[in-house]
Amino acid sequence: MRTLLSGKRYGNFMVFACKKITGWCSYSLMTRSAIHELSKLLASSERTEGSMSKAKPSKERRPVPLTLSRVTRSSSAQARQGDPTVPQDASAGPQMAPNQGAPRGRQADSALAQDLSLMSMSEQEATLPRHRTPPGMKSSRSPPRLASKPIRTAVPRGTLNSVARLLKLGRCRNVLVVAGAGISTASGIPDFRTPGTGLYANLQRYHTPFPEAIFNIDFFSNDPRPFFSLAKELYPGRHRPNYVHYFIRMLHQKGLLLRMYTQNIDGLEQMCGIPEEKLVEAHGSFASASCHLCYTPFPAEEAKKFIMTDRVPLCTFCQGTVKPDIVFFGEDLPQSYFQHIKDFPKADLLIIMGTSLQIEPFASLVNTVRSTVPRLLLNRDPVGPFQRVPLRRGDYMELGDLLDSVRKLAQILGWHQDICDLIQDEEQKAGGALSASGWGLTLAEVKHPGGGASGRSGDESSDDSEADSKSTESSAPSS
Ligand code: CNA
Repeated sequence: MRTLLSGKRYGNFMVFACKKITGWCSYSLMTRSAIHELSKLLASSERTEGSMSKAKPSKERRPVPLTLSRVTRSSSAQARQGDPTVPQDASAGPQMAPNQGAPRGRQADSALAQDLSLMSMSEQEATLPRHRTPPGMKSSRSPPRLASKPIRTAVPRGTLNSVARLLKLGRCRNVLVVAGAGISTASGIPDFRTPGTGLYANLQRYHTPFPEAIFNIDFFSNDPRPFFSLAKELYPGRHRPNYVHYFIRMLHQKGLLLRMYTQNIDGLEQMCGIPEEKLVEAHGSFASASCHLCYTPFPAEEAKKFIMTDRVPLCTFCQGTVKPDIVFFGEDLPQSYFQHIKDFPKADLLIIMGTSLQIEPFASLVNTVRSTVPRLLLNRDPVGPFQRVPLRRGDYMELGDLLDSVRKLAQILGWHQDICDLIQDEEQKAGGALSASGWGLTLAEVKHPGGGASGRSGDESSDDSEADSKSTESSAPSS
């Protein structure tokens, strides 16, 4: 911890150290392993008063009233070193509302430390492999009765059908979508972590000391070129939304979308027509730009021109480097993110798609819906709370390619044709600039919605995904 406090690259920990001293109300967006470190830091600070004396405040993104919570993004030492053996499963605590007026000082800090350690413990316990007691030895953790049960009790029963049924019955009218980079891979944008194709796996060409450095504000300050070269690939304009984005728009058109929370910065949600008020771009976007030092706004289009022509845009006020308002580790999340405080308790269905749930506090959002609310994970792998065995009652997961899963769900709901029509309209509006495959569809599907390779004319709502062996739903409460 001492090293963490003195190292320049551990800026996020300094924010918290500063919080300890001044009683600021602040939170940090972190990888899950960083949260783990933080909870240890706060716990140790409870024991050793004054051990934070080396701490200094990190810079503020914009002047924020003291009662506002700050949400910044940072990465842990473990994540930087990419050590796969380090536990990655600590969780952040629930976020505070702007102007919520949380108690400050020692009491607030202790509560936060306690929350963080508790959450981190419960997460670890939940993900620990159960029943590891060697044969013949008495387990002190779990009753022997449980040890004889199979590890995964859930039986594939057609996850998508169960969720579709709830929607069709009108039981879910306030749907929240929580999404990540996986929803845009069908548009040709690599995610972060998919082995081989993920951005982190291909960062050597940016010569960063560790993959997440590309979104590290200190690193950017020293050398913005790696981020700019990545930004050139991600700038809106090069990619089109795909079927998954349009499925979410269809949720909105059917009056079911309460809000979409996305970590993506590619702007495809807006491009596909999800209205601004229905969208929280939690990690910012390229739609605006500002100086990374003094935060003076800079025209976004101008910044784009600079970056696209390999030039560095400089602030007219302080000559600092201008960057698009993408939230870096160590920077504030937008205020719109705090809508989650009202949204999540209101939700009656949560759909989580294409995210590894590794970045906090975003990842912990999925734990803030009411315990009776069904949660559907559509992803290649189980992530976050869906790694627990057995799943919580009401948790559903469909593993595999997201495009396939979403298309199946749309077919069961009878929406596939509507979505294809929508895509065709939008493609026409966009001047047909992209091939049909750019929309995540075959040409046949766009031209003959419902009748393409995986389209199904006239029988969209048949139940054949009952047999899908990758579908899993909870069949028993987890505790
Ligand atoms: P991530 O950590 O790369 O995780 C992506 C998840 O999606 C993984 O679990 C994958 O297995 C899964 N996945 C990827 N493709 C598919 C697919 N076709 N079908 C099913 N599952 C799939 O990305 P997260 O979003 O969780 O991490 C948050 C970061 C990523 C945010 O800060 C983003 O800004 C950042 N990011 C955004 C983009 C974008 O805007 N398109 C691209 C890359 C990274």
